[in-house]
Amino acid sequence: MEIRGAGRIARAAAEALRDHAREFSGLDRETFDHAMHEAAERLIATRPTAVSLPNAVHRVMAGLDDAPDFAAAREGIIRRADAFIESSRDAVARIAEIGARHIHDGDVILTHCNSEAALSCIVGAHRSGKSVEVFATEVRPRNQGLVTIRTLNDAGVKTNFIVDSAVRSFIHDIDLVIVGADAVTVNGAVVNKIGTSMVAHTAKEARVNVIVAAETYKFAPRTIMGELITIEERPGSEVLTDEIARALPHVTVRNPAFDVTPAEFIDMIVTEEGAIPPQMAYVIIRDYLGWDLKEFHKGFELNNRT
Ligand code: RUB
Repeated sequence: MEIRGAGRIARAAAEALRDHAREFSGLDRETFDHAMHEAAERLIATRPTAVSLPNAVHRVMAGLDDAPDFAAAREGIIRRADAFIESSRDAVARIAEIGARHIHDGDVILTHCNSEAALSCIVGAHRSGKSVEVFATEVRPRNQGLVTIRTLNDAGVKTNFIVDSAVRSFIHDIDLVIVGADAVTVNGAVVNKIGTSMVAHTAKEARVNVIVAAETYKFAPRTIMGELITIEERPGSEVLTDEIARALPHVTVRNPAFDVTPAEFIDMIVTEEGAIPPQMAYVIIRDYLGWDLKEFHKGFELNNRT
């Protein structure tokens, strides 16, 4: 939880692999490959929901096995990690441009959690001279909303800070909802911070449009094969102190960190490749993340043969 947001998590994983490769002190190829694969697995296991994490790790690790020698293997990891980090930053900048176009002068926007991609659209619209006002939720239990309001405040965006349960009370003041994503499935469902589905449901009922800002590496290729996104459930101590919990032996705190918003509650997903209706998620997976499908097919055939 020191690094928050699926995009930042992905870049941090690429940086970690790059530094691990750089600092590897051995000279033999086999130990290097083993150390890199071990690091990749360890990184992927840190946050189960953000698909950007395995997507970034795969992108950096791809081609390692084909490198002719140790020097090429190390150089390849460093090169691919730097390329991913740069393309991730470019993607957010492009999303800001595209997303800002969908924000109108005078819009009041609601955002939930702290999404670099979503905020980049709002700040982009503000910087382009449009008058925007934001409602930002608190985001219990980890208060990511505090990070959001700091960013908006620093950018000079007029912002209202509300508790999560106040969303429906204000929804009629809102023109547009913009949130980020930790994962987008093949059927256009969006996995994001717990409460996002409630916000989107409330918006749909009030006929307020919902935009999701998500880089293409947030799309989850394996959902094509029916694989489900794991929802991280975090310790109850984030919600109730141990002291209070100990005094309530019959009470169990449930603390899922993310939830799933179905495609029908989402009007548009803004990616760096353009804005799409959520139902077109398959096209993004096919065109931009095809490598994973090939890998998955390979594994599937092998498993079938044994
Ligand atoms: C953060 C969260 C963000 C998405 C998208 O959760 O749910 O909305 O990750 O963020 P946590 P971004 O704080 O638990 O990581 O657009 O920055 O990738």
